[in-house]
Amino acid sequence: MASFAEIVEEARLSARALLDYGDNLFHPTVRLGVTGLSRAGKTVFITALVHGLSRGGRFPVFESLATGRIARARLEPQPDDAVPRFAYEDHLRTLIEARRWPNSTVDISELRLVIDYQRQNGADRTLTLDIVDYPGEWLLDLPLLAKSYEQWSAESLALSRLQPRVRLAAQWHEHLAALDSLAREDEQATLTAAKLFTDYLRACRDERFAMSLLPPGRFLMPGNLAGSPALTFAPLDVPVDGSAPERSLWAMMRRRYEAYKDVVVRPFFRDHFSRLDRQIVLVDALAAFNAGPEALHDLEAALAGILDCFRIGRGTIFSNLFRPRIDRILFAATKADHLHHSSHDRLEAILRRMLDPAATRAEVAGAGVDVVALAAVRATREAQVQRGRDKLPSILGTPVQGEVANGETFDGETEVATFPGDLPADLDAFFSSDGAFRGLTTATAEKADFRFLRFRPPLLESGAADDPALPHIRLDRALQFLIGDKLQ
Ligand SMILES: Nc1nc2c(ncn2[C@@H]2O[C@H](COP(=O)(O)OP(=O)(O)O)[C@@H](O)[C@H]2O)c(=O)[nH]1
Ligand SMILES: [Mg+2]
Repeated sequence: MASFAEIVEEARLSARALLDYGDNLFHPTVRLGVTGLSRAGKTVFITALVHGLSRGGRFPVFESLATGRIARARLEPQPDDAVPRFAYEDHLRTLIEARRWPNSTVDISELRLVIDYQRQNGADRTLTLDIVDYPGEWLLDLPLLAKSYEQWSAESLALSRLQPRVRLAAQWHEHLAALDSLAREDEQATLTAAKLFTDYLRACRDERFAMSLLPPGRFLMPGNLAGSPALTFAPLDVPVDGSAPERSLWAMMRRRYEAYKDVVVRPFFRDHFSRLDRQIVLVDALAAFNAGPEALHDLEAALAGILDCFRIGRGTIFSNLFRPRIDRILFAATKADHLHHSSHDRLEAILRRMLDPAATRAEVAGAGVDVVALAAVRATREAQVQRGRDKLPSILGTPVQGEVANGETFDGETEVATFPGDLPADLDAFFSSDGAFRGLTTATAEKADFRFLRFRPPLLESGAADDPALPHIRLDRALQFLIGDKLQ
């Protein structure tokens, strides 16, 4: 049965939907969500997209731009007062002038781009594109809404006992074993448990392990709530069907877990997620290949969790909270410029395979789903390098200062050719769990099957009067899928 609070929420939501709709008749607006786990490439993607649209990038597959129907794209003031503006100008300057990647961001942000274009029938029109950048970690919190504290504790503990996580959880487990959940509530014990639990999550995220499934999302991405009680709790080893004695440590943890859902999870889905029309989910599959098969399987589970958010249909326990209205979802494997183009289709195939069973269900729920391998900013060029009798399809780029390969530490100025490893054509072997390939989780960098160096952003041809275009891979295909139909 719906509670009073849920009914009010529902009414508020439909009032807003009505408002949005009325507005839309005169000023068509598309709210495009850009998400992905930390470091997947959201900031770089948005910067490249806005730059490409506003200066006119080389986008042959993006029909409206390629055929000259887009007259102009310009930034307008960010419309949502409570959301930070996406720092486009800073990020662009960092990329182009300093040839550095933008600093990482940990919060939601938004940018409004207005596109003046001519319809295919010749009429002049305007499309407003609101781009919303938010951490994919926040999507992975959705299942918490359906779980009690005790269920969540049991599942988190079970997950932390699997390899390679169990190694990283040792300190937290040790502390947990000494903790009496029935003892009186204790702020310091809670703080210590939360800190050790967060340290464990952070260690899992390290590039050697590259785990993806690390809820609660705000523990690693606290935004403006860092240090508040709603973010200071941890799992306890308590029976799933037990009930917490009043004023016990258990009761305190449980109360804060519920606060996390109220203060963090519900508002995000209600105020932000439910208003999106289109969505791109960026996936750093290469980071998972770097780490090894465990990371790949973890990523697969995280993707299933993300897809669940789009599939919320009628009659689920979440449908009182919100109904997604997203009708197109693009999953994009990012940083494809780390691979020779002969492997781009394979990268797409791997991502498609990771999504397959879940994606079909999303399509049933009414949204179109597509998959692409792209590089929002292409940092490399291609070359054939002779090695003995073989010619290896290689890539050329300037590794970021401090990157190491074969015992050499790069200075950030020298361009090198590397052979990153071919992606396999046989996907079954790739996904089999028994040592399918070696990654950094179990091997040293020299023994790992894939090793993707980080490259600096490309050196652009200077001398041109206006901004030079940023090179990319398949960014135009992504745009065509995401907004092409809105510009007909
Ligand atoms: N070579 C290459 N690296 C990229 C690209 N996009 C992102 N990266 C790398 O990934 C890092 C994280 O990207 P960012 O956009 O900040 O990720 P976010 O945390 O999802 O916003 C950057 O610092 C770059 O090192 C790309 O298109 N090509
Ligand atoms: Mg970012």
